[in-house]
Amino acid sequence: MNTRLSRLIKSIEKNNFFYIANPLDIFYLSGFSGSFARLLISNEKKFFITDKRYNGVAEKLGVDKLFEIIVTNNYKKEIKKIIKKSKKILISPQTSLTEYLWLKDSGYEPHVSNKIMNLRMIKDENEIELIKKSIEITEKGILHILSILKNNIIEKEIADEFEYYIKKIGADSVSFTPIIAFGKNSAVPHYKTNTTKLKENSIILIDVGAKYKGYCSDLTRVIGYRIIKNHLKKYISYYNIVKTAKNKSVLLCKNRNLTKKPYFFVKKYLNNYGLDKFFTHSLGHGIGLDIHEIPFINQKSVLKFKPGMIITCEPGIYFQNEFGIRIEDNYLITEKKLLKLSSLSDEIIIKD
Ligand SMILES: [Mn+2]
Repeated sequence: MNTRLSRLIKSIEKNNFFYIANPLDIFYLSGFSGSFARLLISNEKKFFITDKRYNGVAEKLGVDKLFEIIVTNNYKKEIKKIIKKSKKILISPQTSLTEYLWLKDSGYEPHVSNKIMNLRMIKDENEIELIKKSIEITEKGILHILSILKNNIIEKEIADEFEYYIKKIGADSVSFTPIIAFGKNSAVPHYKTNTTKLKENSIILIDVGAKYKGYCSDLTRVIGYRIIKNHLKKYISYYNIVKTAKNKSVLLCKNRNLTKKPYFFVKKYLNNYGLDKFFTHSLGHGIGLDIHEIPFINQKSVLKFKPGMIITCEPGIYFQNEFGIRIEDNYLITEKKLLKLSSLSDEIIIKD
């Protein structure tokens, strides 16, 4: 049996069922990515429920080797037939409210469980390869962006070009809406790309990612576009502080360390330059099938780093109405050391 599934089954108590409605969890456990399926898993039984549009599709993916397949246009009825005695049902935290409510209204007791989230947090060899490939595509997309920069090009055009280009070289899609921020827009950490035109003497912040065979990557780079010589020094000095914060803090992202440790390191490091108040978000997050997943690297995080986690490290500082700097790379935690998965240089990019 597939090891993800057997790990999950081992963790389910006797007579309990795990009800899985979150599409990414379903994909993770079964390989099925169609628009409708539900999984119902206990110690003894494993059901894959889908509707008539997918008749035969799941078999083609080999789902029938892992699950008993039920094709129905009334999945609720089928589930009620299967779960009569056990009232307690485990669900993932990402389960929709509608699903939660019908379970409750049907007399079950839904309990939120992190079991699948915790499995997904630790990547296997295959997942690591897919994420590496996803990062490689994102990096090529960033290089493509650099080649099309010109006066008066609008942010949205660059975002669209990135998306088109990465799909052309193999991505499924973008892993999130690209952030392309010119000039003072770069000072907004979760900026919404619009029709701002590129002007000379601007900082450009690009935060982009690809999705490859379901797996996400997430990188941020800063470009100095035709910067006037006497402004350049100021940008480079701020940039190098953020870069050093990233490269030093990430050394603390190692096996058995608390995940909040690198966050507090960055706060303290930036404080040496009076800049900690300009660092206003978390330091990083896990990536996988979701663009943001556990572990989150922030002040509240209680998890410890473990081998197999793939994370981002992305310190940033933002000067409102002026400019912002964020640098983001992706890393794999292993038993002994940290592996940087992204290979694009993290020096400031100067475009003349
Ligand atoms: Mn990120």
